[in-house]
Amino acid sequence: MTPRPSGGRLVVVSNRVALPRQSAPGGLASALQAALRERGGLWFGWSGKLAAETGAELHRLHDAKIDYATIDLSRADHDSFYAGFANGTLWPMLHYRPDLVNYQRDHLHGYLRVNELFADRLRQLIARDDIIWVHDYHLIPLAAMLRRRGVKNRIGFFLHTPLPAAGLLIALPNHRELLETLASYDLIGVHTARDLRALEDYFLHETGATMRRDGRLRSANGRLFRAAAFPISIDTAGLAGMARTAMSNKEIGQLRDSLEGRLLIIGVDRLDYSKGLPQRFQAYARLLERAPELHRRITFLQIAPPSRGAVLEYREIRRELERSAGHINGKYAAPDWAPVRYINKSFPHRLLTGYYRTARVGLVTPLRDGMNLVAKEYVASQDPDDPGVLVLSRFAGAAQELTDALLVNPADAEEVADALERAINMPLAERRERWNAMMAVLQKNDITAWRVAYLQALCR
Ligand code: GDG
Repeated sequence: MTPRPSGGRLVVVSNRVALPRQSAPGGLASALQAALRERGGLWFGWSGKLAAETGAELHRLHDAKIDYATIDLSRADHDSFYAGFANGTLWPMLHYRPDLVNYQRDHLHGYLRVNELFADRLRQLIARDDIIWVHDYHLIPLAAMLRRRGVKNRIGFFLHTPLPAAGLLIALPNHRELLETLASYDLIGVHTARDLRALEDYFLHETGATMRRDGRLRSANGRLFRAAAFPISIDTAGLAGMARTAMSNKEIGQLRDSLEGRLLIIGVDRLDYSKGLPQRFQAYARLLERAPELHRRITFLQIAPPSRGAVLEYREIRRELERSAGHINGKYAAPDWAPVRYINKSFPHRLLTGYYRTARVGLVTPLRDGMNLVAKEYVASQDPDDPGVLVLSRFAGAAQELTDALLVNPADAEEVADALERAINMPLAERRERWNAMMAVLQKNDITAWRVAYLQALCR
């Protein structure tokens, strides 16, 4: 057991709550589940269900050490808050895609309305000593709303996405009204030093905040708060163990048999334009085009569970990838070999770790990613005696830590194809050396270290 940074109960708030035994493809759910499993606490947020009215009823559940409290959303609130402002406006903006931003004033109003409802419900659930930890871009103004309701508790915020430079952020209509509310938190956590610089720069140059000598920021209206980088991680030891036992699963055996000795390249991503999937498929096609000797020797398995189907861009990318996978197979497949296996389905984590371990190459090439847990999970799942190689985008937060991966620019098909070729041909000694270095990073900074570091800083 790790020591508690403070005696108070931990109250985690996120848009989506991963209820027990739900397999939830998503980094926030994976990480918070692992973080709460050990520390215990209350997890409050949306149930994932729709109802006639937002927040009319509070659903309670207790499992292991976690209390769950969830509310439903009305269809209208879901459309404006979740699909509209959070995922149609903020998500593309935070992922450096102003071209995809769809801004509508009524979506912003829906976003603020749902945050007010969250604040009302949460207000009734918290006690004086509770430490409140709010997650992600869906809930930016929540602390300000809680403060207005008289809440004096420690409140921390963690942003799971990247934060682009101020020059881009200011393109968001009403950015200051929204982003300045972050000053109501006591601690703002981001993944990397680059995100932190962007946050400080925004506050100092766009809002008139100042930096004090002790490193705290003072907002234009005098509130003191801190910002720092806490690279999120995984349950490294747990996943390594899971991967080891997964190998005796029937499903993993079936995958291995089906490969007939071919090398497996694996990608696992929510179906999201930020993950660089079309570019990844193009790079793989480029590899097949220029290296005919690899035909029949390799297979690329891409698992991409659908996500946010209510947002147009997500439906479009799904169609685009179906075309692309079909095109590659149409062009290169043989009667007994398909170069791409493309699956729009979610698998239990237990199986994913076995798939990762079966793959010689982990191909993780987001255009932008706050951290990217799949990269870390791939490394943790490897067989120490015969580890695979990680090919990783420079624009994933994980690239700051996993410097022994083969780092690539995902937009450069030639560079990705080079890295794939190098990974496929890499001698065992070099694979081991790189894997050991990456695994050491993940053993030191696992999900427990992340949670403890954050909560210690929040309670300081
Ligand atoms: C956000 C940020 C940041 C995937 N397919 C299945 C499945 N997954 C799990 C993976 C992994 C998680 O989902 C994905 O996490 P990522 O970090 O890769 O990406 P996002 O969902 O975009 O996460 C990201 C993260 O939050 C944490 O801060 O790293 O940058 O965008 O755990 O294993 N899980 C299951 N079935 C699947 O088919 N059960």
